[in-house]
Amino acid sequence: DEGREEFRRGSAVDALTRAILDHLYFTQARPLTLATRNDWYMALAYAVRDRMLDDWLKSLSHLRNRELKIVSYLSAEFLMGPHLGNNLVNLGIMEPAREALAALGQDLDELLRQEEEPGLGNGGLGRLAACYLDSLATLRVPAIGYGIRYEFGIFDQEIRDGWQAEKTDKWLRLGNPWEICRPEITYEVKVGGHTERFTDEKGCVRVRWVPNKVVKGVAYDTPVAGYRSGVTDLLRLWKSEAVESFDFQAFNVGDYYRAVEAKIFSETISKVLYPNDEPEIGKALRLGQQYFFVSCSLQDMVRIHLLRENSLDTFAASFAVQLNDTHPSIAVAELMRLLVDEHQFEWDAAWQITRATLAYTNHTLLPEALEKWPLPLFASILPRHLEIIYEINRRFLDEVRLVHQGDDQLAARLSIIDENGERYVRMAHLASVGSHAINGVAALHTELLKQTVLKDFYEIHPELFRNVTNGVTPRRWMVLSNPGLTRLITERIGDGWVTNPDELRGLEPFVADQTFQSAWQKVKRENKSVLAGVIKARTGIVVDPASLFDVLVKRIHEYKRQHLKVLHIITLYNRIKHDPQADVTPRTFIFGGKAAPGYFMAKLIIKLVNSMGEVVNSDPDVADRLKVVFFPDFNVTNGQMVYPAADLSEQISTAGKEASGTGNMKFSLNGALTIGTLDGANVEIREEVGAENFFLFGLTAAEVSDLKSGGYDPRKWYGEKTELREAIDQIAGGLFSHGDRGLFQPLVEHLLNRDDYLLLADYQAYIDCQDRVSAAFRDRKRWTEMSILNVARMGKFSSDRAIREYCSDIWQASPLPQD
Ligand code: 26W
Repeated sequence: DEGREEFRRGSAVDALTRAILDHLYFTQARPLTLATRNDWYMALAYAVRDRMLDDWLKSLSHLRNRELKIVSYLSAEFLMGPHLGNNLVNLGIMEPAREALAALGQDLDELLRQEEEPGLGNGGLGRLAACYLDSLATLRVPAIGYGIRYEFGIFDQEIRDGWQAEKTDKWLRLGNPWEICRPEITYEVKVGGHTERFTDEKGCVRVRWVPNKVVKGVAYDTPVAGYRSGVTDLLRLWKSEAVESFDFQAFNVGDYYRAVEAKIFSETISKVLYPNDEPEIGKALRLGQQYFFVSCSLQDMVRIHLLRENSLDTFAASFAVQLNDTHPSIAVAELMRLLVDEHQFEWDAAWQITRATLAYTNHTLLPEALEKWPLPLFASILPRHLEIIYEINRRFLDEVRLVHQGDDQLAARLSIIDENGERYVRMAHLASVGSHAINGVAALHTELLKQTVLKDFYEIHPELFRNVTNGVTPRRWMVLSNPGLTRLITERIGDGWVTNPDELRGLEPFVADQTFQSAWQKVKRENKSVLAGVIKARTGIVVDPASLFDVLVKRIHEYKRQHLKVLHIITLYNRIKHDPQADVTPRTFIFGGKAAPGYFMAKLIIKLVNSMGEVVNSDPDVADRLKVVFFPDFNVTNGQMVYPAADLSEQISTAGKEASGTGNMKFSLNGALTIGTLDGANVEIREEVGAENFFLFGLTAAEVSDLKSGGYDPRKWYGEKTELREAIDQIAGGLFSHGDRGLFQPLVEHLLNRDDYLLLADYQAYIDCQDRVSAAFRDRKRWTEMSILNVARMGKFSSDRAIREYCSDIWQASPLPQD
């Protein structure tokens, strides 16, 4: 049927023009004269989606092909960012679409801004999942991302009087043209109740789970196009709904209100994303969400597998299931339940299949962020799973005791059940026991994982551990967000780097080239001007694009040390106050990031940034040489404006705390230089770009742990460092709070008495390093060389490289053959 319906498939300007008009009329039901901006956006989005369907339907047909292993990426979060721009890039139709719209009197950039981004994630972990889907499709690997279709994603952040205010994210308000609802793909998920034993026809004792609630998951599918790869993968998100039959039953016995309550409960499950990047213990709804999406996803895989083969024995050859942190780790018990209870497998056979299928990625070492569920809560929601976990644990610990006789402590430390006091299910242990591979997300992180959080597991099963350093997709984080730099690079070395970023090394010969350097500076300067305009519009603050753009954007967390940056700014401010003629390098400090709504200290840090900024920005002695900006509502959309405009990337977490970081990679790829500690992937970034092109400071992870075990006393540093003491005293004394000494007291108290994240110990090294940054920025030529070299040497941090490693070292999955 080539040639048929050219206007729905073709990428020429007139085909696109006709398609947009067609959707405006037949899908949006709008005459031209009444079309709103959203109508135009929707019409364009549908026209683009149409152009993904041939590849997508082809890819979906591969789900039936028993030869092909499918990667299932299970993640409670997918922080996809706006789809339109990315799809235009990956399909290669950005320019024709622009022209088609221009012919219709519309501006593509305006329509791109119309899309409300699907913020179905908190930060790094959710965004990583999105980059990985892009790479899977680009590398032609058949894959399904499975998650939750939250009705409300991460909250929108507003700043009121310097404080964070949260607003509900109503991303579905104007419709979502990218998803296709599949009302026929639904599964029932049981909740609560009890279990019963019975004897089946063959005389075997089996278990029946009698729930007290049943909910239904409905599939919503979003196509994920690879970059000109001919493959479009699938993001399948589950929405919870009430089960009709259940309703009717209650209705028939006249219990109308109970039926309504059941319906409300059902619909609550996929209502809202938990806005924490650290668990609060004991939220039943969150455990419900995790089980809900895992159960739907595994049932879906079982269905797909049974369409391919008549037996589940070969399940692990059909699916490689990756657990994105412990959030989906209930999959270990659920797959066992499906095999043993629903498909009558023997335990040992089921266990072998389960472990061969699952693999676990750890994303955090912070002990307070390791998920554990109180036993009574767990039992009340998942009674059958708790029994299965006990059995898994019993067998696992028997093995341990057999090999390590006499070491009772070891078994207690490894146990899936934490029995020190209140009893908990430790989800990282469940994930580790049920997986054939366990990986960390950066070299240092994996080493620390083996030495700390999963030490005992590593000692008994070292062969399970792998490192896969994170990566980011150069499509969204360069081609889409930085068209200026993309053009400049492509003019010099062609466009092969987009899928093979090691080719960026081809820029090295131009590093000292005058013309290339000025073109490079011009692009950065233009990106900075654009950002300056947005900053003015959103905050009212005027910033100078000629100043050094010094950027710290990420979730607000004490371990990420946004307040160390504050101490730096106050120090520069004081130097000016002491000597108004002081020769300071003009800087614009840009902060951005959301704080978990219940994280008091993080919210206070936001207030401090804003309060300090007000004083610094308005002081005539400063004379606009320092400007502090808190850019509200940092998300994917805003990130796409911020990374390309940065000169300096702040990666200043306490060594050993940031698992990897991925913002660090986006900055560097866009030509910012990094000031950072030896933490997470910073270590490897520095290795790649060369120590001479990276501003390193601070204690190492080993020094951090030595300092702490020797009894760290922050007061010692406070006593010794004059500039540090002055800055802290000013915060405490109310200089930034209109004389109010109470406002920031909790922060100051914490720094002086505990300082868990060693700001005081790292302060001087940070200040000294920043002084070197200021000097370096004045040498335009040298700075530009360093910037070019950073970009040229970023190849390793493409998510394509990471996905290739997962495919070969963990999943045993391969690309579809070219057709
Ligand atoms: C609410 C429960 C919860 C707990 C932990 C939600 C989310 C988390 C994540 C572990 C937080 C997270 O996003 N971790 C980040 O993962 C990135 C991708 O691997 C890393 O680059 C970051 O260093 C890590 O903090």
